[in-house]
Amino acid sequence: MSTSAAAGAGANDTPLRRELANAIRALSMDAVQAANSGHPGAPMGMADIAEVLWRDFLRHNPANPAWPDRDRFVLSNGHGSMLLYSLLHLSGYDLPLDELKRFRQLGSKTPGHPEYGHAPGVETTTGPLGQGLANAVGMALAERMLAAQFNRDGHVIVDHHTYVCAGDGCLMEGISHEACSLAGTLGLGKLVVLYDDNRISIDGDVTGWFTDDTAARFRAYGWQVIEKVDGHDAAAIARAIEAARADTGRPSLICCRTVIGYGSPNKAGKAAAHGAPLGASEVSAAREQLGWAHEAFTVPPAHYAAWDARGKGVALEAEWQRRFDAYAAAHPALAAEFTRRVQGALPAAWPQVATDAVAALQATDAANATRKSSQLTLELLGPALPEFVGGSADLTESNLTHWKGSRAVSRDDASGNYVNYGVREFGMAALMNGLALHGGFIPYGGTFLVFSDYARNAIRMAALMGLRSIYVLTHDSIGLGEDGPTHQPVEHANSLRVIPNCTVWRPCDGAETAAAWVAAVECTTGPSCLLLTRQGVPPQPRDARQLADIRRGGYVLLEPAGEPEAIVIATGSEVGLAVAAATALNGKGRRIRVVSMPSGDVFLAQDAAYREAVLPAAVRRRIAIEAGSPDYWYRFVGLDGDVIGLSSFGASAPAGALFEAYGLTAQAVETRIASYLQG
Ligand SMILES: Cc1ncc(C[n+]2csc(CCOP(=O)(O)OP(=O)(O)O)c2C)c(N)n1
Ligand SMILES: [Mg+2]
Repeated sequence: MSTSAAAGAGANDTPLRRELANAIRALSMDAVQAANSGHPGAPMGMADIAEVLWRDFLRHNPANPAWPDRDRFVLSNGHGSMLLYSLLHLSGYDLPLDELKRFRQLGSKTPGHPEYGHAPGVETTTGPLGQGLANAVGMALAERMLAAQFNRDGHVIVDHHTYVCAGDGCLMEGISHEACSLAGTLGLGKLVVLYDDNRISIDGDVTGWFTDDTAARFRAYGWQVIEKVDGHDAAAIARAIEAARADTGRPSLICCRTVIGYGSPNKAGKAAAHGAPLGASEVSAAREQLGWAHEAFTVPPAHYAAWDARGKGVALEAEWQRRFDAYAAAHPALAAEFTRRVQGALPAAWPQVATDAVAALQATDAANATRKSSQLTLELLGPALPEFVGGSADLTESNLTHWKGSRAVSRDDASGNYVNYGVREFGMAALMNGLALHGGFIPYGGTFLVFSDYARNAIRMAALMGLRSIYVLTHDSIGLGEDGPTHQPVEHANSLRVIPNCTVWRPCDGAETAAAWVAAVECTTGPSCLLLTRQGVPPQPRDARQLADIRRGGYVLLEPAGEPEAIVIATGSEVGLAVAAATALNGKGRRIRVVSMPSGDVFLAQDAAYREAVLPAAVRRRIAIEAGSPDYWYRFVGLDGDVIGLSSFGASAPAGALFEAYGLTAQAVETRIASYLQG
């Protein structure tokens, strides 16, 4: 093929386009072969679709993967990572061939599944099926909201599409229902999903386990569905994408019939192509069948030239920059605000707003529930943070995630700052990640702590990606009372604490709640979970030093006269009990220090001198108190210590009766500490 023929491949020129798609197929099978591990089937099956999408439609700039108005591309079937790596490499991103040769190797930019922050152009980490699709819904929502907030008459600076590749697995996963149902309701018209309908998943032909009428399902959500597209016919694919883009009121699903492992004579159409190297002889046979006469990892210059998106990308961004400059001239303040927002920087007034909020909550002497203190904090932080996008999984009045400035986002008006996610915890958390990934927003969303399990893998993904997603998890113990054990979290605080890079706060009163919010907003390297009570808790007095030290995760809240003989460590609603019990015992001549530990992980990240000052190694008599499973606390209390916790599931009864029954009253705690000190 001559250079000009390849470069000039047109929409109806399928054989030439096929050659360009074959570059993806060859790179994918070669990389999987070299790694002796990976998934060649999906990239080979989706290569024709990807070629059309990337060469004809995707507006991006390989030289600047951070261009705010680029189209987003999400490979939700992340096992097909070589499809994405091939596309990035061929288009001219900074992903050299050597990185493809190091597919799946330690320290490469090409891990087994696409990971955010590794290769440029990877918009989100995918692999847990269905979740990339939900992230993409969040990105499309972000685009819609940012456009509503910033575009002005004659000045459109936010206007891009979100394209997704998704497989059978993504659509079998329940989260696809949660996310796509909401996308339909919100009418996210710039979301285009290309479904790799190859009828194969790992166990074989999906006829035995996946016979939904997917088209009907998505139509029922309010999507435009473009059915029966031949995923190996470039012209048909292009027509479908054009139709998808033309419908601006509804998200679109393009059902592409494809053959997994297309080009492999013996494995195409079979589950054998899904997740294992084709094998050297089959790779040769596929080369033969595809007419790809080039050595392993060799792409001819003409193909590179036809794929190269750099020139077009620079021009696209330059054209946008001109529009942005005109916008900046007409609306300088808005333009500066847009720049701040997409960079994720906090407003100049933030430090003062944050300090004032913590001080204001410290000054509140009501025995508010911490969920209420959280709402009071939002009232103070919210006006300063237009990037806040709040929400709840249908528990707004319980989570108290709304504040006076909250305005719901709807199909017709996306200028608000609050998403009613409906009863969709997993969908909410994954959408929040999409909002955070897109840029321009700090998402927070609420549900009951006990249902954090439903959202858990998305919380984990936020931690893995280092996203600033904030989870407001209320009703954080048996203190929620009558709803009983189905609603009473026991192991949840600990199970969130064991997720690496996930910060968990369980504040004890208003000031700690405000400080936790401030820390969460300022934490740009990972998500935060705010564990909040349903029931009222007493406010604690603090001096300026103690107030400032809340953000260190743990600090001395109550100090006895003289050297402490024992330390009681408590969190959240149990801090009040610890203070009452220690005060009573100190009145009887004991010397007990109370350490409030709203965030063990933040405390553990402090320097050794600080940790020693709060928890001196010499004081070995220690008791931790938390109305949850005790395990986490043993590392703080040591071998000589004790933990007052809860190892059963709770029960349905008024909160007071439950705290009594489980030995979590000031009197019971005092008795327990006294007998421990005697033992
Ligand atoms: C949540 C989740 N469950 C299970 C897996 C393991 N897994 C990876 S691919 C796959 C099958 C996916 O089938 P499909 O999307 O049709 O991919 P294809 O075989 O067509 O490439 C499974 C079960 C996963 N990655 N994520
Ligand atoms: Mg499949």
